Parts: sequence; structure tokens; C-alpha cells
Amino acid sequence: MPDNAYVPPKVWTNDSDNGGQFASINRPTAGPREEHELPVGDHPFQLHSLGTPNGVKVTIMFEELLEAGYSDAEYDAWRINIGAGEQFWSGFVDLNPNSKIPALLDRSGPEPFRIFESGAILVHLAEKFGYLLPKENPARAETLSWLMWQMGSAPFIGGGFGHFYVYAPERYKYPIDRYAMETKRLFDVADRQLAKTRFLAGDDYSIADIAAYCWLGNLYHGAYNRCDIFLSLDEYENAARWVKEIDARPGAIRGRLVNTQDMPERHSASDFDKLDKELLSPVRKRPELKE
Ligand SMILES: N[C@@H](CCC(=O)N[C@@H](CS)C(=O)NCC(=O)O)C(=O)O
Repeated sequence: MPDNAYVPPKVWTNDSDNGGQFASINRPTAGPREEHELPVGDHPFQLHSLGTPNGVKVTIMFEELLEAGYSDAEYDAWRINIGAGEQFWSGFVDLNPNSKIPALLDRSGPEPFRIFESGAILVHLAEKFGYLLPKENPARAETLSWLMWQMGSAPFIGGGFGHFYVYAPERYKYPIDRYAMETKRLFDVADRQLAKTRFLAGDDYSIADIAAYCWLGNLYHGAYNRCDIFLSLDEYENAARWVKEIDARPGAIRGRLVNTQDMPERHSASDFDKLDKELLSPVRKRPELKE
């Protein structure tokens, strides 16, 4: 056992001062920490989110719906600053008791209702509008299977690889090896499928592609300080072809900008006209590696 190996005490207690990037925000308890209502806009859908991979799944879906002509999918997107703890505002916890973005208030029918978890929101919108989720099996089963594959694997990539490679206060070989291996295995799963089919669930673009693209595309384009180099992601040629095809879709281009620093809130299609045209490019550039 190495000299600095952790010997767990008999009973675990929370160390909120362990130097991790999220240590001061995350606690082992749920529930609201502050009375604070959420703003409400004019549109049928009120999205409270952030431009992270889980957040942009939903904004890409909305922009894809609008792009396809579903004008009833107009939405207000409000930014939840998770670094400042806004996910613990009482209004947000009412929408998602799990205090994680994204969360949606659907006011399109007679009774407003909440919906949380990005996968559930994608299925809800796909069913409501009859778009990007086949109605009949086996295509429906295949799409839901790939969607749930993504939902189940995201924590290994984000909470596992990303956390230990970038956010943890110190780097340790064991967790980085463990989650780098798992992240590469997941890329290989997608790559092998995409060698056989144009999109994950077959010939047609679906909510499964949106969900997986938000994570795999982000890593491919250099998230976690150019992890594409560390993980040799260019070797997954079929996944790269699929990422680049989705990169260029107008709905994906717009959706991945919403609730980011470039567009903290989104209330109308004309909000995109105010952005630097380079941000709307169909070709994504990888950032510089930070030493
Ligand atoms: N399974 C959830 C995960 C959502 C999630 O992890 N959201 C992160 C940002 S990507 C978050 O809100 N983190 C805040 C926190 O952990 O306090 C989903 O897909 O909706």
C-alpha cells in the first residue's frame, strides 16, 4: 500500500474543505438551501439549465424542433449558475429535487408540470412533437436503448474521467486509468456501431444521437483540457465522422450555445443574430492545450 493511501475511518464524515473544485458546493444532503423563485418568460416551455453536456442536450432538441418547423416548441432558457449554487434555490428544487440541471417546466397544456433528467426531457419533447423518436419497434427500442446507454455512461465520463483528470485537487493514477479506460471503451462502443450505421440507432438522426453527441462530441473537440490527445480520440474514425456531421446541423450549432457565457439566456430566435458569426460556424475548433 503506498504511504499516502487513504485509510477510511469507521464512519465517514463530509470534508467540505478537501480542495476539490466542487467540494464547497456539493454536500451529502438534498433539498433547498435558499428561498429564491425562478423567473418565468412568455413561452410554453421554461428551461432552467446551463450550457454543459447534459444541459445542451435539451437546447439542441428545442433548436432541432424549431429548425424542423415545430413553432410551438418556442422556449425561454434561463441560466442556472451551478458554481454559485443556484441549483439549490427553492424554485429550482421544486423543478428538480435532485438539484441538477437541466429542468423544464412545461406550460403548453392546461396544467403546467415539471420534468427533470435530460433523458426524460428528450423523450417527453420527442413524444409531444412526434419527432426524433420512432413510434414503432424495433426502431423505437433501438433508439431508447442507445439513449439509456448514454444516460448510464455519462457519469463514468464526467464524474469519473473528467473529475479525476481535471477537477480533483490531486491527480492519482488509479482513478485516471480506470475512467480513461472506460471512456475509451465507450468511444469504441459508439465507433463500432457507427461503422455499421449512419446514426447510433440506424439510418435516422434521433434523440439518442443528441444525447451521445453532447458528451462524445465535447470530448472529441477537446474538453477536459484536450483530453482528445490524452485519450487518442482521433483513432475512432466512425465516431469522428458522426460528430462532424452533427456539428454542422443548424439545430446543434444553435443549441450548444444556449445558456453558455456567449448566450446566458435565450428568449427568441433573434437572440442568435446578436452573436459573433464565428460562433455559429459548422466547424468546431479544438482549444489550445493548457500546460
Ligand atoms: N442525470 C442527470 C445529470 C445532470 C447533471 O449531472 N447536471 C450537472 C451539470 S452537467 C449539475 O447540475 N451539477 C450540479 C451539482 O452537481 O451540484 C441528467 O442527465 O439530467
